Amino acid sequence: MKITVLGCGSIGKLWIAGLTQQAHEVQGWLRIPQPDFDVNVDSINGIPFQQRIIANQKTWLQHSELLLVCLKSWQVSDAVNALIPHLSADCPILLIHNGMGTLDELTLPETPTKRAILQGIITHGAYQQDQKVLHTAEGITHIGPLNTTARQYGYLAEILHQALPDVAWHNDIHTISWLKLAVNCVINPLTVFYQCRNGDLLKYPEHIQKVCDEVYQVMEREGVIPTSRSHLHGYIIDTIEQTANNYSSMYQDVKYQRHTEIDYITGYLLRRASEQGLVLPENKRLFQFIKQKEGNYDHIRTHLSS
Ligand code: KPL
Repeated sequence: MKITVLGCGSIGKLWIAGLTQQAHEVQGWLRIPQPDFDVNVDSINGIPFQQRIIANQKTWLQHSELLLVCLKSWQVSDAVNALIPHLSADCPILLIHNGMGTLDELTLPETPTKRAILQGIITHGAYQQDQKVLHTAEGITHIGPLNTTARQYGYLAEILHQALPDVAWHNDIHTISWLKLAVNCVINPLTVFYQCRNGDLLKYPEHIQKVCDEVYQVMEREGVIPTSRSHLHGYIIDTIEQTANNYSSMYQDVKYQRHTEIDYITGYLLRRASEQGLVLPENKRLFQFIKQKEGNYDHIRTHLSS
């Protein structure tokens, strides 16, 4: 299968390595165009991977049978909208990122049938050190259709599962996306607020409960079943325990003064809440707290670059 992977950070490189191992024809797509680049992963499916990978080839993109997007949520719409005109009409797009709401920002021409868009939620752990990707935790990728055209692409789950197990197909990815959004609404801003690892959040049960209860109100109105208030709370506590040693992605973004995904995590939650006439004081406070942190260094960066 011919594939383009847009976004070549640690998760993008895991997919490139796994899919190349399975003899798929894979190219990377980099923000700053390059003819090729090195992918070095330790290790993928038990085997070290080191290969030079083709990048940014327009004809490859035109013939791709899958565009796999592994970008931060705030990078998705600009990058994907720029590539859509070059894709064949039946090339599905799989978006793997934290948060929700990127689908609304894509420019999808209606003709003849709407392009298939799928969502992926990944729990693998990986980070880059000295040009090498370390695959620190095996996980699962949940994928499913974001629009009706995408319902016929269930076969992708098996192909992706061969490359980077486990992959599970869900006809209702919406519920799983909301569960992950709830996890991220609680863990990500709170780890920045308390300056701690995920596991240390267990010292603040009341704060967790408050954020979680507000998220639950929105999920209830959205009709996200089969979640009960206590199931949601238990699910979040389980995730905190399973990722206890992690520094959340938002903690790391703030630490290294990068733009965070808050607009697609708590920001998305607040947009849905306001549509439903709900007020979420604790999530709003956390949203403003992260925006203020981000504003401090975004402002300095803009100032310096100008
Ligand atoms: O998705 C995550 C993140 O850090 O963005 C969690 C699940 C919170 C793990 O750290």
